[in-house]
Amino acid sequence: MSATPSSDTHSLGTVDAVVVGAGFSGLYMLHKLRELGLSARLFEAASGVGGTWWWNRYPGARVDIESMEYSYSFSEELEAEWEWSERYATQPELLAYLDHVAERFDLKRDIQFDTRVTAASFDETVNRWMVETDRGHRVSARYCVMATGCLSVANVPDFPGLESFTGKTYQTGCWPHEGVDFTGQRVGVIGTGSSAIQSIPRIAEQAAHLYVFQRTPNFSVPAHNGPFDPAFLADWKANRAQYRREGRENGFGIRALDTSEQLAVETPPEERQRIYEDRWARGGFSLVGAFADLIFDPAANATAAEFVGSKIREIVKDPQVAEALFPKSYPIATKRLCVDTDYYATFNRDNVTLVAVAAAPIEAVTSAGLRTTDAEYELDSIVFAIGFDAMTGALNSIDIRGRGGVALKDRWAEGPRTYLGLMVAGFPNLFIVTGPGSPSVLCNMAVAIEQHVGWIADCIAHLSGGQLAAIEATDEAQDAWVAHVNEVAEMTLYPLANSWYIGANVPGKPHVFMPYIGGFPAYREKCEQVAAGGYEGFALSSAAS
Ligand code: NA7
Repeated sequence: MSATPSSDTHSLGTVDAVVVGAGFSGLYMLHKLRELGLSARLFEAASGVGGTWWWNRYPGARVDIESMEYSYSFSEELEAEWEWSERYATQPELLAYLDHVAERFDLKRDIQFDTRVTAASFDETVNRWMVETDRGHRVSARYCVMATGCLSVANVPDFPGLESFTGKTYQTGCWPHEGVDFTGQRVGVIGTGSSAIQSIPRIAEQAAHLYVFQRTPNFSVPAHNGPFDPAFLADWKANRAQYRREGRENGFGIRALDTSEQLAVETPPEERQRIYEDRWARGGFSLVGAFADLIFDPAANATAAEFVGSKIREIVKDPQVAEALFPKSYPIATKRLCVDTDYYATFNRDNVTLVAVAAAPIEAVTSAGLRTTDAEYELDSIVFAIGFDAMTGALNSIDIRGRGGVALKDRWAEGPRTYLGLMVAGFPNLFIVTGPGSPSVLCNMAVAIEQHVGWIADCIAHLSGGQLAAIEATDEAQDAWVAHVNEVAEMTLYPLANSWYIGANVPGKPHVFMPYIGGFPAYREKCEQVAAGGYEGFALSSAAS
């Protein structure tokens, strides 16, 4: 294989592969490339590993999939030695885990921290990528793997008057590392997505008064978080391989979903109620697994929405506040369901006020706080929990140029187009981990990432073994895949919500349903078939470099 990186800080020379991003994807990708005996360099903008878990340090930040499932499964030893302390790991614990992984597999020696990749261009005369960073590096690589994450570019608030605010402002997506003490403060949280729903109960415990500015309510289910029961842990350890397999066999890559084949519309109301109660008591996403028709049939979906609505009405004492918290403008689960600890109950506190800003929108941030069209709120701090430029934001922030100098951003001007969410026609040897068009965020990300990294590593091994210089998705295969992704999405209720899945949360972003909702098992099978068939839908070239 080709030379290892040179020691020159501004030119790391030539490597087999560059990986961008040191989150779950990038770390495992680097490990796999090493296993193949390839030289690799990983660039990471942050000062440490963790990806989205490095940045999202807001109070209450934790994963919404159970820790036993939201973790790597590729190494039995790693699984055996790592003990999760809670059912849903906190952000610090996730970061400690990923740091442990980086140390354990000796990954850091090939990671360049505090370095953002700014450009990557393909030189078709030699079939190599030239990757550039904000610190002046220029690296030539045969392969470029974008492990840039789906939720890694936080939306930047652009409210009029923001610069005049004399208090402090924070963004959940890039929270100060030293933490924030809101004790005695009047705090405003803008947004009611997952980040807000996790942080609001914690901020409310500290703040003198908390105003929650809600544009669209979200459905949330209880996490029932807590320390692991030792019997559960012992059972998991004893049956690890089987449970992991069951996770991979689930449509969303989550074993705990325990997806039923039963239809809500064919289930008598009392039994349906009992099933929902059971799922609510289990906690987390298992509610979505209650019936097979929830994401397809509006009538079925309405039964789940009504059930959660009844819970909100039960928990929240003020009926008007309860109604305002109950989403009615989109089917349940078509925006990512939130998994919370005490979210709805927080609105029973005297120091918490819900401000519905759909009817009376935020007009401006003022020097003293925030003004909606019908009131002014004096605030000491504002927390922006306004989401991410999801799935395409990180890729479009890099000047990626493929064949003929064509920019990926231009190719994707009408929305992202990929083959299998892994590669883009016109961009040979550029792999995307959990790219748009793959299950990604509609799957347990740990499962989706391991499958993608495994596929990419096998593909690279195939190219190296066969003395092949390049692989590239064909336009025909890409067109067919994009059509399929859309067709499957249209069979569900998902397109009915203005979610970040379709780019609706970023003004001007094309509305395209980005993740693949055909289910993880079917998707994995398709990827395996493609590879087994000699990389169907891809053009392989043996041009010498
Ligand atoms: P989300 O789920 O995109 O939530 C962002 C929230 O911010 C959502 O309630 C938005 O309301 C609200 N928002 C965004 N812009 C504004 C403006 N201008 N005014 C008022 N409210 C606004 O992001 P999260 O970080 O909470 O969660 C993202 C994912 O991370 C989550 O799904 C989990 O997978 C983990 P809107 O709904 O657009 O009306």
